[in-house]
Amino acid sequence: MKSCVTIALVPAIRTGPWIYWDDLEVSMAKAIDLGFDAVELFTPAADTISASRLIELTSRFNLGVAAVGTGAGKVLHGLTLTDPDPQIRARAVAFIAAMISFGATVGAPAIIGSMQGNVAPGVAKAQALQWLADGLITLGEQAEQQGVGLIYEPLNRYETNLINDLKTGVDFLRSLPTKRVALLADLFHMNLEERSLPESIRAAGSYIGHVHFADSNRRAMGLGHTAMDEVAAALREIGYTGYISAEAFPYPDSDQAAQQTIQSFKTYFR
Ligand code: LER
Ligand code: MN
Repeated sequence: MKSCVTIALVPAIRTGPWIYWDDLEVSMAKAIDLGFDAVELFTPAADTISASRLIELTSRFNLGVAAVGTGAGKVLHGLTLTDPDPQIRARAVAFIAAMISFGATVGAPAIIGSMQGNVAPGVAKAQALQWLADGLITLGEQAEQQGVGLIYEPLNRYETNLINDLKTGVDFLRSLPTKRVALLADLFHMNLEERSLPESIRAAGSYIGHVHFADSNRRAMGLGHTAMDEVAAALREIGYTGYISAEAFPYPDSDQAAQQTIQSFKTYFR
C-alpha cells in the first residue's frame, strides 16, 4: 500500500478535511520530505494547474498523483450528476470529464464524491440513481479511453441521501455496464455508516480502489478511536495495494496532521 496526502487549492472550502492548503509546490515539497508516495489534489477547475507544470513538479519531487477530486464542481458551481435539470447534469458531466483529462496527464483517476448530489425533493430515488448511473457510464467510458480509473465515493447520510455504505455502493457499481469505476472507502464516512469497518472492507474486496484515511473524528489517524489495526488487517486480507490517502482536518495544523498521518501509515502498513 502507498501513502498519500491531500492538497486543497480551493479557498471556498477552507474549513474542509484536507491536510495541505494554498501552495502546490510548497505542499509537495513538504509531502516528499515526510516520505509520502503521492499527493491527492483538490483544485477549483481542471485548468487551475497546467499539465506541463504538474508533470514538471511530479518528476522534480518524484511524487505520484494518486487522484484528483471533483468536488469543486458542486461547491463552487452547484453542479451535480443528479440535478433534476438536464442542463446542470450535462454541465456536471462536462466538469468531471475535464477533471478526468487533467488527471490522465499524470495517470491519476478522478474521484466523484459530492458531485453525485442528492435525491432532490419530488424526485424518485430510482430516477436519481439512474441519472447517477448514466453519468458514471459516460465518464467511465471516457476514463477507459484515457487509460485511467474513475472512483465513486459513498458519503455519510449528512452529505448525500443516495448511497451511504460500501455494500450499497458495490451493488450499484455491479449493476453498471462499465467496469472502470472503483469504490472509495473513506474511513470517516464508514465510521458513521458501517456496522463494522473490517467486515465491510472484506465484503467489498476488489471493488475498493482508493482509501481516504481519517480517524473517527476526521482528524489524522491516531487522534480518534478507530480500531485501525483491524482496518489495516482487512485491507491486507483483500490484497489492497492502492493509496491510503489522508483526507482529514489540518488539526492542530497542516504540518502536525501530515506528520501524524505518516507516522500512523508506518505503524499500520510498514
Ligand atoms: C470527499 O472525499 C469527501 O469525503 C467529502 O466528505 C468532502 O466533503
Ligand atoms: Mn472522502
